[in-house]
Amino acid sequence: MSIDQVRLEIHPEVKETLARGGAVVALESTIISHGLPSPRNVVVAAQIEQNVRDGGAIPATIAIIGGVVKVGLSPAELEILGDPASDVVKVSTRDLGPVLAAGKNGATTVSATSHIAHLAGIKYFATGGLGGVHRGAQETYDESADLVTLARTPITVVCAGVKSILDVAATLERLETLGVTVVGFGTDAFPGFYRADSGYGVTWRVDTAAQAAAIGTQRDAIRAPGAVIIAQPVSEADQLDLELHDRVLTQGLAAATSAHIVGKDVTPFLLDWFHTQTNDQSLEVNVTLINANARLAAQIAVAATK
Ligand code: PSU
Ligand code: MN
Repeated sequence: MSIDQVRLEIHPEVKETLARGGAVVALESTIISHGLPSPRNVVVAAQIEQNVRDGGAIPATIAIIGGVVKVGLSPAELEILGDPASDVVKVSTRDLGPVLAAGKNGATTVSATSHIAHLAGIKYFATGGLGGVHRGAQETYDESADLVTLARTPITVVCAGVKSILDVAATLERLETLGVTVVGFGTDAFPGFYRADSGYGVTWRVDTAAQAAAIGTQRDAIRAPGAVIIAQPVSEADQLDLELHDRVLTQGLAAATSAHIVGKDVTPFLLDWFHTQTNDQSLEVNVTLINANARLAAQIAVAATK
C-alpha cells in the first residue's frame, strides 16, 4: 500500500507553501468537534487559523471529511466538524483505518493529527492541551495514545501543557521514558493548561521562537524520533481561579466515575464538565491559550525558515 492510495487532499495553499519551504502550522480538529461547545467551536476554529496567519504562517487544520483525509479545510468543512448533527467520530491513530474505510467524518486528536501532519511534511503543530496519563491509570490503564504517537513522530507541538484532569507527574514521567522533549516557553514550570504552573518543572527552557525552532532543527539533524513539546503557559492574569479550578476538578472526576465514563469519552466528558460548571470561564481560558499557541507555533515555523 503506497501513500498514493491514501485518500489525502492537501489544500492548494498549504501544498504550495510546503513546496517552497514556507511556514505551515497544523491544527487538530477534535478540539472543534469534542473539545468546545457548538456554535462557539466554529467561530474559535476560524480565529485559531487567523492567529496562525497573523503569526506569518499558513494554517492546515486536519480532519477526515467523508472518508478523505484533508490537510487544510474550507470554511464549509469547518462547519461540518463543528455541527453536532454531523456525526463526527473522534479519531485517534487507531481509528484512522476504520473511519477511512467507512467513508465517515472524523476529527483528529493530537495523536492522529501529528501522524498526518508528518505524512504531509508539516513540522509544526499548535493545540490547547495534550492527552496524557489519567488519574488512576494504575488500575484503568487509561493513557492517551497521544503519548506513544509523539514518541515516534518528529514534529514540534506548541501547547499549554496538560490539564489537571490528568496525573501530571505520571504524564511527565511517561514523556521522559518515551523520548519526547518537553520545553517551557518563557518558564521553568510545566504549564497546567487552565493554570500557568502545574506544580511540576521542565528540564529545558527557551525564551524566543528562534530558540524553539533550533531545538526541532537539531532533533531532525540527529534523527531523534520523538516530538518536541513547546509548552507555553496562559498568563497569570488570564488563568482560572485556583479555588474554582480545584472544586470543579474534584467534582468532575467524581461525576465521571459515577457515570461510568470510559475510553475515548473520558476526556470530552471532563472538558464539557469544566465549561458547564465554570459558566464558560474555562472556555474563555481555553480560547485565549489556543490562540496564543497558534500564534507562537507560526512564529516558530517562520523562524525555522530563516
Ligand atoms: N486535552 C485538552 N483539550 C482537548 C483534548 C485534550 O485539554 O481538546 C483532546 C485532544 O484532541 C487530545 C485528545 O489529543 O483530547 C486526547 O483524548 P484521549 O485522552 O481520549 O486520548
Ligand atoms: Mn483514554
